[in-house]
Amino acid sequence: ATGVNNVRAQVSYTPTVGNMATRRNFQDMKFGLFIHWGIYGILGDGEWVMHEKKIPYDSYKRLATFFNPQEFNAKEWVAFAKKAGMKYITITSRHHDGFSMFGTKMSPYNIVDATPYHKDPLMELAKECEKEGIELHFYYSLLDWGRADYAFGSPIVDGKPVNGDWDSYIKFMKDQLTELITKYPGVKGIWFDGDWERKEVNWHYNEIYGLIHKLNPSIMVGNNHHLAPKDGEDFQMFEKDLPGNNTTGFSADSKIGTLPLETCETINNSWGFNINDRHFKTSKQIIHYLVNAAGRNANFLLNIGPMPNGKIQSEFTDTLAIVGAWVKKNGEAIYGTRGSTVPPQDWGVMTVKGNNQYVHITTVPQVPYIFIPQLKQTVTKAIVLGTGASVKFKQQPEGVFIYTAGLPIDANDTIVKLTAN
Ligand code: FHN
Repeated sequence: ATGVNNVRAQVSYTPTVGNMATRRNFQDMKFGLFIHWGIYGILGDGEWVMHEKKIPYDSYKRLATFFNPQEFNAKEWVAFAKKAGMKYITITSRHHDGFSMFGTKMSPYNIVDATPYHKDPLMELAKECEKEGIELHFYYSLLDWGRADYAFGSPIVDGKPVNGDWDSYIKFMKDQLTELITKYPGVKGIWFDGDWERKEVNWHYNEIYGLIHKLNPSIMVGNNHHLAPKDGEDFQMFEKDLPGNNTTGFSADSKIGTLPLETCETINNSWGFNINDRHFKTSKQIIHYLVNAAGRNANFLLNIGPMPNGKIQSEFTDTLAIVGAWVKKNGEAIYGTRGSTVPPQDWGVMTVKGNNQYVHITTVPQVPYIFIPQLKQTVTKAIVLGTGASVKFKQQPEGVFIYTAGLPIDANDTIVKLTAN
């Protein structure tokens, strides 16, 4: 404390030993399933439909009265994620439309109280995830298009919306977050989004993050504010971009910090269910995204928008079954790895685990070799991952040549495993 003007020194956050363990495990998991699911799914036009089609809130709310996902089956979703090789699920507990997809006591506008379904799918999912060893994270929107206390569109003065009740809104969020952290077994992460809508308000992050870490210090907090990480956060995320690329302009501050990294992308061009979106990524594109994220030391969180009946469309299940088969075969070079000190190259990226360096050749060069610059270790052995066939290499002071002629080329990623000390 300064004493003189009674301004307390900002106490910075120190993660607990348990939190550091969650972070390490998070980095080991590498591949996660992002799920955007809500009442907007009925319209089949993405999760922004209320805002984009200018649907008045009171009309939009009617969707809840016939949202009845009778075919939702937590077992199927978790089995689908596992089959795809994913180790965790991040699901929208509440998106910008303000509808809570979980049984909350803090607002009647939730799936248990406002729909004919009357059940809590997130509780089912939490239980199934715990049973199946899949980690669960909750996405939570800071932005709310409907609540009177948030007062969407209101001018902001002194860090608060003049037409709303900011203290009430902050309290509401704290109460909901308390529910999400204390009622759902095994939750390991909170994924905030929507900060970017109001840059000039006081989000009370110290209190919100402090509360989360007080309730469960092992929980990881991340915030898709598109800025450099703030005090109290446990991981840094990049939306629709590999870390540092900033091709979408979402990551205004694309600097890569020291926290665990995650990059999220959609399986087609939509987050929420969009019946018209047939821009499906191929299994190869998804595998490349995963490999490229891992090579940049980041997790890949791949999003799907399930249908309003609770089913996942076949285009997604088919593609991800192929991805899953690939990851099953090549997981050694993905799970538990970290990005290499060798930066991404024209031919691909590298991942590291202990004394092993995995060379991911995603673009086979015209010349019969690839060159790995800046490898500090001494390579003692090079083999094809999977077959164990030895691979010719030559190490020079400036780097290592790997001879690709005759290598069994995998259409997705030819992986050479180096033993290097
Ligand atoms: O507006 C949202 C969008 O609907 C979606 O949830 C994505 C996920 O990263 N985040 C926001 C845009 O930054």
